[in-house]
Amino acid sequence: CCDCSDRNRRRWTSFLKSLAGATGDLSSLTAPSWILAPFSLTEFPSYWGEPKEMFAAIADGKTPEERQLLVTRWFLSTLSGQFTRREKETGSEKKPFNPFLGEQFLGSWDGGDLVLNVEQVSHHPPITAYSLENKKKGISLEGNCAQKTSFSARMISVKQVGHGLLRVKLADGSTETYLITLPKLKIEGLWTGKPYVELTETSYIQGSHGLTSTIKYSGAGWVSGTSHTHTTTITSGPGGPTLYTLTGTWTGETKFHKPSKDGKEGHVFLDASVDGMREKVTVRPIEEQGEHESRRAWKAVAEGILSGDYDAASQAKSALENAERQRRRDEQAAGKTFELRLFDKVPNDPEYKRLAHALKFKVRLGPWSALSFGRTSR
Ligand code: 0T9
Repeated sequence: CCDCSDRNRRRWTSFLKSLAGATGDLSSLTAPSWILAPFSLTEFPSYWGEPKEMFAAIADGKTPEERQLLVTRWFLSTLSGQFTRREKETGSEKKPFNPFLGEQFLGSWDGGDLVLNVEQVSHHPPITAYSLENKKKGISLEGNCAQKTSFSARMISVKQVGHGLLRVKLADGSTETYLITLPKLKIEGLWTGKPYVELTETSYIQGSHGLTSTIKYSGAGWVSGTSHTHTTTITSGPGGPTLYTLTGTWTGETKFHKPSKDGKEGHVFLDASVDGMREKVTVRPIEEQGEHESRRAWKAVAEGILSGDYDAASQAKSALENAERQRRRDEQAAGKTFELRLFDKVPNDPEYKRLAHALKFKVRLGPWSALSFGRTSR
């Protein structure tokens, strides 16, 4: 495995034991150095934009049904980046930095055709808000995400709290909306020292036109015996008549299955393993970044991890965390509270409510249902 010396194995075992005592929030745990990622959780929303062509193509759908298929294809094509990239590139899942309040991650693709804005809107519990927009195509995605974690003997279970709202401007000037819910994940492979992610249960994409995608996830050893498997149905309304059935893996091929309209059975819907389908986000050089931007703020910590100088990394991390604590104290002393710089909290977003209601369940995050990008008082 990663590092089989007895000393490291003992350390890892004691880390796993400390997990058992942790309730809900993994962000505060001190993980062994070799499991640390040199980047922050605020970078993760960039995975939504990586299959940028598929995102843009949503606007080319001519009917609600075509667009529901295109939104579903883009969603599925983001998953291997979101959940297997780090394991693929480094041999195991890694623990990202826990973002500080107000931390930003700003990036783009294709010289600004697709723009990403991320802001950490809460530190305790950690909540990240993001906005992804292709203005030319009239498509945007606004979302927020948080995690609820629990630990069992064999794995870490993570419930994603939060959702995305995807908006498409149609030729007639109206807007179509899609509510995107997020899958649950398990972190397995802990005892072998090579943690990896598997998705479980169900997530949904509810269109404002009434069509629903229901994505059921399974992994090795269960129904299919293959890892990273999904069965997706596109129905008119949740539980309504099935228009399309899609099965396969979200890391590889997905095909139309029975029942599917228009004799589509057997046709390939998506091959998520195609090279070049996902492009990493471009960010400004660190010297040009603002002081709240993630890679600038975490620079010394990241360098420490990358060079193996973990003392330097943890010193830099403490310095950052202490400065943050001091900021909160200063705010309190001045009778102020921290103000978000990029996002506004929307307490009762009507579109979110309508779509969540159509799904007949609530995906609610704290006292507000949405965060909208583009603060007026920046
Ligand atoms: C939103 C995504 C999320 C973030 C990560 C659980 C996790 C933090 C949250 C849910 C993205 O859109 C999708 C992908 C991966 C998720 C991460 C996987 C993971 O392990 C971490 C947690 C906090 C840890 O780092 C635990 C330590 C672990 C590597 C070994 C014990």
